[in-house]
Formats: sequence, C-alpha cells, structure tokens
Amino acid sequence: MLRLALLASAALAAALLSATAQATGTGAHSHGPGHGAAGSEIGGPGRPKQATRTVRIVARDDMKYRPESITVRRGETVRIVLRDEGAVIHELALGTADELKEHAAAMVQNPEMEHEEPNMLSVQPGQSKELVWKFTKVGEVPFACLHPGHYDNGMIGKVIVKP
Ligand SMILES: [Cu+2]
Repeated sequence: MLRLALLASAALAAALLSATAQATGTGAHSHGPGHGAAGSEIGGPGRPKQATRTVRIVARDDMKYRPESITVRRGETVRIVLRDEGAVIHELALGTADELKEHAAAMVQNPEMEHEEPNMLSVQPGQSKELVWKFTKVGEVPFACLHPGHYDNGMIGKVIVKP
C-alpha cells in the first residue's frame, strides 16, 4: 500500500515536472495573436475588404503616438496606417498588456528580432505601413512600440472598443 502511494506520488511529480517544462517552454519566442486565448481578447487580423475606415497614427521620436488612443466599435474592421515621422525605426504592435510587456523585454535581449506579423507594423523613418484588424471584444486593446527602449519610455497607445 505504501509502495503504491509512493509510485503514485512519483508519477504525479513527473507529471508536474513535465507540465512545468511545457509552461516554461524552451525560450523560443513566438509573436502575434497566436498566444492562446489572448488572440480573441484583442481581436484578430481582418479582411481588407471589410475595413470600414482607415485610422492614421503617427510615430515620432518623442516616444508618443499621435493620436495615442482611437475608438472603434465591437465587430469593426479597421485599417491602421502607421507613419514614422521620426528619425529612427518605430513599431506598432497590438497585444494584451502582458504580451506587450513580455515582448518588449524580449526585444531588449534580442534587438535584431524581425517583425512581420499580422498584429504588428515596423516602419522606417518617412515610411508608412498598414494592417487590418478586427476588434471583437469590448474593452481596451493596447498597442506599443517594442523597439528597445521605446516601450520603456512610454511608447504605448490603446484602442478603445465600444459596444
Ligand atoms: Cu518607437
């Protein structure tokens, strides 16, 4: 009986260990809206033909977006155009607050990380790029520039999703 209990607890410990290993991962870093439930929390890539309007956001080297917040309605598909009017590269990445924070930290470790994801724009000085996003949940969807140092200096904005 005792032996069985020991075996059972060993099996449990092994299961826990393997669960922990999975949760911790290998250190590989994935981008974008593929982070499980978070994908639906912030919405998802939209079809360009369904975009009901275009929102233009300017990034400058004072680490601010203009405007810093935009308002959309739930279910709306919006074309977001990011223009870099600064002298350095800027980005706009949509994500949950936790994702953006985690990702910004990863960027500090690996500044050369390339970004070409549906939820993310990376623009050179003078350049404009756009993405199309469908906002599906009422609340706030943060966006941020994940270029090293920019997030930490407050280069953060938000999309307010109204019912
Ligand atoms: Cu920036």
